[in-house]
Amino acid sequence: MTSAPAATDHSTPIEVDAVVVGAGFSGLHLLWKLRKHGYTAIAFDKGKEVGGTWHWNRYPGARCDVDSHDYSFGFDEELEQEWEWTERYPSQPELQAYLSHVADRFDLRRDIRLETAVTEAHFDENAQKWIVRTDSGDTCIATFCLMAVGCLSVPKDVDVPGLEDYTGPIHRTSSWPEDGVDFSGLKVAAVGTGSSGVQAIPEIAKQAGRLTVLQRTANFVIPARNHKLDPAYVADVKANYRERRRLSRSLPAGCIRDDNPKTAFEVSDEERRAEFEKRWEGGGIAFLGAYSDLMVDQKANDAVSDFIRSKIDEIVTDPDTADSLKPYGYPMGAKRPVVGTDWYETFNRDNVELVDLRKRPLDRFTAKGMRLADGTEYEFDAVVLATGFDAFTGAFTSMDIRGRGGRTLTDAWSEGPKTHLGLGTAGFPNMFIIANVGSPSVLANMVTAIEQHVEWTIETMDHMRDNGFTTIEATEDAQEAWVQTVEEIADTTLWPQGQSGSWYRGANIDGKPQIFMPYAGGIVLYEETWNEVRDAGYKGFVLQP
Ligand code: NA7
Repeated sequence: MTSAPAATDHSTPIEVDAVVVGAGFSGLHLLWKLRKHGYTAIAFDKGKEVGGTWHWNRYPGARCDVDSHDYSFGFDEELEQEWEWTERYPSQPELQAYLSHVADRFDLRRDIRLETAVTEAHFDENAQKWIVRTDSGDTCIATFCLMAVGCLSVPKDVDVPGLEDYTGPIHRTSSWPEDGVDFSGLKVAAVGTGSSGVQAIPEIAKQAGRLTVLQRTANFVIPARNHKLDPAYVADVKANYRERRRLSRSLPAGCIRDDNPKTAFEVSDEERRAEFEKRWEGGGIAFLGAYSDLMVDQKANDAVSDFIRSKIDEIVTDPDTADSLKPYGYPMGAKRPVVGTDWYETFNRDNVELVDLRKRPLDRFTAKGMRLADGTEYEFDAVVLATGFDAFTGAFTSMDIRGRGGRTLTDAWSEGPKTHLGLGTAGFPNMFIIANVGSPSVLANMVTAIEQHVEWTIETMDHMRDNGFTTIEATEDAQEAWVQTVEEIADTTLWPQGQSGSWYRGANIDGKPQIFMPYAGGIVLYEETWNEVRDAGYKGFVLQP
């Protein structure tokens, strides 16, 4: 049996081998592979269409910052050959079209229930099964519960003072209206200058009558230099795709980035500046590969940070605005580095004003706009919120997940999310987590990271089926050790440094327990670790008949 029964009758429990929560990159890949390996599965997603993060984040300018050909599935060579990426970095509409195509091409939709949110997943210890319920009234009984929920799928609660009094429309980048928003001639406020704000603001500025950007922390923004792809380049990639995929899996970031093995201070000041210039002109995340020690040596990081600050001075004509846009107080990269188009240039437009909240604090939003602490009043026709996510754990804690003894996952993770290798957590047997906390996820090419986890999940399920095991579960000891390993590796880098308020460690949300959540060792070391764990009989996991 290779597909789940139809779920038109919500009252009849659906029995499957695996429930997949989410139908974005991870969920689609899981469905494809589960079916190939003979498992029945059903996926639920609250979106109207597949795509996960790329379905919801459809704000103007939304775009990935990994090259199109790398940010795509490598599991099917025909798919690779037939799909035509048109730009260096895929736009949200192109990614949405790609993921919708994958769902159709592999006939995955018959096992996907859209507009259906999983509300609870309880492990029944007697039956050794997961009982999963949805907001459409479905009940599923499954051996495995596979969490393909994405790292950035639950927006952070609104914590902008007075915004509840504001009577105009509020648009969140994380759930942008499907039909778009027409800002023509409007007075618009945009709050938040992370990746989402940096991508959306230059696009909104082109339309709005007046745009006021509220910035709390300045970010390091690297130019994307996106462009249409040259057909000769595409033909070359396609001719050598297997080698490209192999190479990507052999590099820590899970994609080809032209990393320079040299360190920043083994070269002269002139050579260093020239290297930064070359990479600034080339654009994109390859800028981070300028020197091997940018994320481990503060002095090297200061050099690259100074370079970016000097670029801001070159681009932005008003010195006060330039000064406000310069990031200080944390190393470049400690907050997710942002890749943008015309970000700094946007502040030279007559219709754009930057309000630096550190210099001019917000008093509160009002019914019609906002008031700053210095008494200045603004009126807005619309507000855009790009204020970020309850990263990693948000999607888990928003469901009622209960493991052994009825213990909730929220309780089990009250000191922060603890997992063994990011794959499983103690007390929650047969729950696999895909490319989220405790694994390379957002510090690597997400699609490569997903590929690793999907392969390992199905490989483990096969091992269990072939050897008569019913459950697999991480041990407390192994996950304590893994959390420590993740912290120790992060501590050898500059990632945890500075007042970055980074969502990498939950610091963007008041009261969220702070541990460094992604694994900073890269996908190669990570794969070696998994291989050792598996070859030692799934060390740190307990397998039971
Ligand atoms: P981020 O990177 O978390 O950025 C959120 C931004 O919103 C950031 O500039 C925050 O400032 C700002 N923010 C959050 N709350 C407030 C309040 N209350 N007042 C003013 N400013 C606020 O989220 P994104 O969606 O941009 O990007 C997430 C990831 O998506 C990105 O890294 C890529 O991986 C793709 P702060 O820095 O906290 O001072």
